[in-house]
Amino acid sequence: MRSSRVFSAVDSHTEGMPTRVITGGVGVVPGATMNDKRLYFIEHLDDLRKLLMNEPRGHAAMSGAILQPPTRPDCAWGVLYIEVSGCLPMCGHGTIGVATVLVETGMVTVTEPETVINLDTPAGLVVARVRVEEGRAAAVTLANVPSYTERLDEVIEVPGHGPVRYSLAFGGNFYAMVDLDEVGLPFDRSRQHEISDAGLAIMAAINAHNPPKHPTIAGVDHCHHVEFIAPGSNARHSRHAMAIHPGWFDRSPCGTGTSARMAELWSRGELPLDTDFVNESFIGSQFTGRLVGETTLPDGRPAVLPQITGRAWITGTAQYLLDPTDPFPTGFQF
Ligand code: PYC
Repeated sequence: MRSSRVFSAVDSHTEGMPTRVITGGVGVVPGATMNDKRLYFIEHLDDLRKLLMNEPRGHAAMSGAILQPPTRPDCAWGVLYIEVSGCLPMCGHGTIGVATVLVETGMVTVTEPETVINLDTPAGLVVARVRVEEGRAAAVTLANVPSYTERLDEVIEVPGHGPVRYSLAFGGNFYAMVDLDEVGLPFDRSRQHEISDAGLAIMAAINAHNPPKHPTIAGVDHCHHVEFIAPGSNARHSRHAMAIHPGWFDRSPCGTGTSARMAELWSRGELPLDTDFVNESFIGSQFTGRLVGETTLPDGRPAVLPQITGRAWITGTAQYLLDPTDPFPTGFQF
């Protein structure tokens, strides 16, 4: 065995969606803030993301998180989110996975019945409250970053689909929300390729004609997620298929997508504060969300403070290696 790189990982899944938590081997990424580190990583270290997420070490829907020392004194750990799609500013299922791994491997001081972990993410402070039962992380509730609605019921011309009505909200990433009926497809996993193609066409149209831009988080300036809402969904219980660039579906109910959806429903006056909202994924797993406050962004936009509760399970530990003769040092997508 020869290796030029060795990465330690604790693999987990959150309501069906993998989070490979990288606990060692990357080193400290330069940057004064976690978003500076994210931007540095994208420019100089993206090959590591590809190595750890792409085939053959990962797969077409792989997701992970790299632990870092925090850049702010009120946090226990910093987190960089990596996926087949790139480096997200925030990831809800990934944070639930990270919090579970930190508790169950003893990387934070664990207290029962609750362990509170402040996490420094590129999108800002995220507080994870872990319900601990006999050392096991039984559930994690995240206090997510301020979320807001950017557009309500706009129409965009999408090649191959004609005019499509959508709303757009930020919940840690930007999400276009589209009723599945708009693209004439059923909520059926056997139609996933058509749903994914429609999602990619909608993202491409939004990014070409009217890309969103976060007012304070640098480099958050596109839409790579389309939340297709299933018929029969309402402001208390929603089912969706989350189509993600470059062509896969979130297996979890998507923490940042649930936050965006709650912001949208709040903007419509359909979801008041302190009211449970159950969001169901394409595989039927659930997060329970709740808006716990209102706030204002620095540019004056009204925003909400979402909480998301979900569960994660550790699936293994691993050391991922790079042999210097490996013909695919950044893996590949198939
Ligand atoms: O849970 O926020 C989330 C997420 C983003 C992309 C995949 N999952």
